[in-house]
Amino acid sequence: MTTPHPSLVLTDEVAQALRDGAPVVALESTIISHGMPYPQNVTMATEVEQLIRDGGAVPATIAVLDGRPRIGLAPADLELLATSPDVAKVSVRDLPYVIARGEHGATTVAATMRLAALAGIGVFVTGGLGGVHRGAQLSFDVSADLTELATTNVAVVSAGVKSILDIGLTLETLETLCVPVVAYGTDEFPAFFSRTSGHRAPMRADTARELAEVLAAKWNLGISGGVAVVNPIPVADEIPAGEIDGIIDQALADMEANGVHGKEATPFLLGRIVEISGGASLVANIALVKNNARLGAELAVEYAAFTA
Ligand code: PSU
Ligand code: MN
Repeated sequence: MTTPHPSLVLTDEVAQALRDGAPVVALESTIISHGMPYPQNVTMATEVEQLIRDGGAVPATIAVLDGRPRIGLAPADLELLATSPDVAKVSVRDLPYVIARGEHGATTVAATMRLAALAGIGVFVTGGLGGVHRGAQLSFDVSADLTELATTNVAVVSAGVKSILDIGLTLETLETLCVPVVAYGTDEFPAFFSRTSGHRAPMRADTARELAEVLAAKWNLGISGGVAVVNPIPVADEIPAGEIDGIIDQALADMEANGVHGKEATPFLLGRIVEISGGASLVANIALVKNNARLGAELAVEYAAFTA
């Protein structure tokens, strides 16, 4: 096993599981602080941790609190992340600053991957990945989630990417960065709220065991970087592309009109989509995160067995 980096603060439960080689699943915190409204955010975070436990793995929600990178959180920590206005959105480039200043930070996919890897955790569950924004040829807005996937050895289970992004360019970039993109039980790359995106998934696996074999094959060869496991939202929870597309276009127009850009772009869009959809997008978002938690726990269990 990897010895966790000494700057990290692990809960006893997570530290023990890692020493034992037991399955552990990392969870991000930007989704709590900047991705969903209160109180649905803290309810989601709590229920997702329980689903990971039900699946036989130990959940490790990751954040920076008072400048300390924390691997595994208590209920009061989740409540703080869900309610405090003083929690910064922290990608990898922001980690040094919030740590140096002793501040709170909710970690994005990129920052959560980096801290998970430093702890020795190989499987991470989230809702949606960041990617190449629409109009990136002018704005240069490409999420650091992609560059992190290129370098850090963590598998990220998501429901694909939302069409707030340019899905085709996001897939092209993942190809350039040599990141395997493996769709679970489908030939289509999923678009978060919808099971279909109009883009074929580059790879497919039908069981958690097959997914674990891809992780093992990549890392056994010393190919550094992550694996994007994309898991379509369940049929019953899906918002058809035709319905969500207009809402996303409206949210993008509002962003433009308000001059929002940079790290505020994704939180602004997520918030507007919830408002414009009258909360329907939030219900779908919660359902897909839970669905990812079930698969992520299964994958962590399979991968732990593989490496035992
Ligand atoms: N997509 C979602 N929900 C989220 C995010 C993305 O559907 O909460 C968050 C994740 O934390 C992701 C981050 O890593 O937004 C990407 O932000 P940016 O686009 O600024 O890199
Ligand atoms: Mn960005």
